Formats: sequence, C-alpha cells, structure tokens
Amino acid sequence: MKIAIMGAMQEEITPLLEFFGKYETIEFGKNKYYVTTYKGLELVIAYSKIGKVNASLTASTLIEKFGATKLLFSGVAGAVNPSLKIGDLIVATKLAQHDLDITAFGHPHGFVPEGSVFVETDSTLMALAQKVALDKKIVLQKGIIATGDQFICDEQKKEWIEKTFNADALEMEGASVAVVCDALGVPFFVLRAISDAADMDAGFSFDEFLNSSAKVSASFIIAMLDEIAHD
Ligand code: 4EZ
Repeated sequence: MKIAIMGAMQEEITPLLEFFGKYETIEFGKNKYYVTTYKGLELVIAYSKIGKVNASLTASTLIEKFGATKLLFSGVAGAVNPSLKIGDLIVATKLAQHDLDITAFGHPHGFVPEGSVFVETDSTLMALAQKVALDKKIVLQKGIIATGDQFICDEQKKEWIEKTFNADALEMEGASVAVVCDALGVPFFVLRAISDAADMDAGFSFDEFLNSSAKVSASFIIAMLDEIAHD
C-alpha cells in the first residue's frame, strides 16, 4: 500500500512535510513529489498548483508514476453551508464540477456524456475519518464539495452553486481529483478546512486563514495515517 497525500498549494502540504521531516524529493512534470515513510507506511506527497488541470496531472502522476493505491487530499475551502465556520473540517461525500456546462444540449450542470454529475468518495476512507473524528473528539462535517476553476468571492455565484449542486463547500481541485481516482480505480478522499465564506471578503479571509486552516486539515490527515498504520 502506498498512500498519496495531495494538496493544491505549497501551504497546504508544508505542515505535512514539516511533520515528516525527512523525505526524498523527485521532480516530474514541473512539480515536486516528496517520498517518505511513516510508521511503516509508504507515502508520496505533492501539491499540484491551483486548479482542475494541475490537480488532474498530479493525481494521475501520483497514481501512475508513483504507484499510489490510496489518495488523500488535504487543503482549504470556501464555505457554502453557513454552519461551516473558519477552521471547520469538511469531508466530501461526493464532488461535482460547478463550471462544467453543456446545458445547451439539455444536460445538467456538471455533466458530460459517459460521466456523472457527482463522483462519490471511498466509503472505507470515510468510515476511517469518522472513527478518527470520534476518537479525537473532532467535529467533522460530511458534505458535498463543488469544484471549479474560479476563486469564488461573490454571494450570487455562491448561492447558484449552493442551489445547483446542494454544495456545502467549494474549492478548485477536488472534483477533478475525484474523476481521475474514480477512472483509475483508486480509493480517494477529500478533506478541507474552511478558510473563507466565498463572499466579498473571501480574498482577505483566505489570506488570513490559509496557513492555520491548512494545518487543521493536515493534522487530521496525520491522525488518519496513525489509524491506518495501527490496523
Ligand atoms: C482552491 N483553493 C483556493 C486557492 C486560492 C489564491 C492565490 C481553495 C479555496 C477556494 N476556492 C478556498 N476558498 C475558496 C473560494 N472561495 N473559492 C475557490 O482550491 C488561490
């Protein structure tokens, strides 16, 4: 078993690299991949750079080149569901691409032929996350994550995504990672800690809370690795 841990930005994986301390760095496709072991688990860690295309390349590389057999995404997100506050954790039950639009042909938003609007995450990893949350008394909300190549900082856009996909949070990579992992048959999971509310203050809020929220997410991922290493 080789576990991939992926973020979109350097800041999202820095807490992990600092925690593991020692790792080998391998360059591929204009990105860096960090290979290490933790409690006997083989790990490969990377950040993709922002957006769906970059995330797809990195997820594919983690699986096809580095041989990852599970993929855990860790990062930050904008809240859609008002119950989610800064620093709160959300794990995706399923993800959709909110900016994928061939509705001109009668298809629903987020759908292309031979695909599906939503891609579901792995139930075993979800159960594991649930157990870790319970054991550590961490509140972990489950919900729908919507992904698109836009930083959302607008109430109206946010509301549209909320009503179209019933989304609880939004970001710019998760659904593309989901499509890749689903196609390649690799169990995956997307965890995000809230950095902003995708409203007019989102840019400021994101800048203020990126590091602290990224750390919240990364710490939870480490707790999950501890649990996996136990079994
Ligand atoms: C994308 N990520 C943000 C990248 C921002 C600035 C240089 C997460 C995210 C997000 N994505 C946090 N809040 C968001 C929001 N309001 N809209 C989209 O995955 C790069």
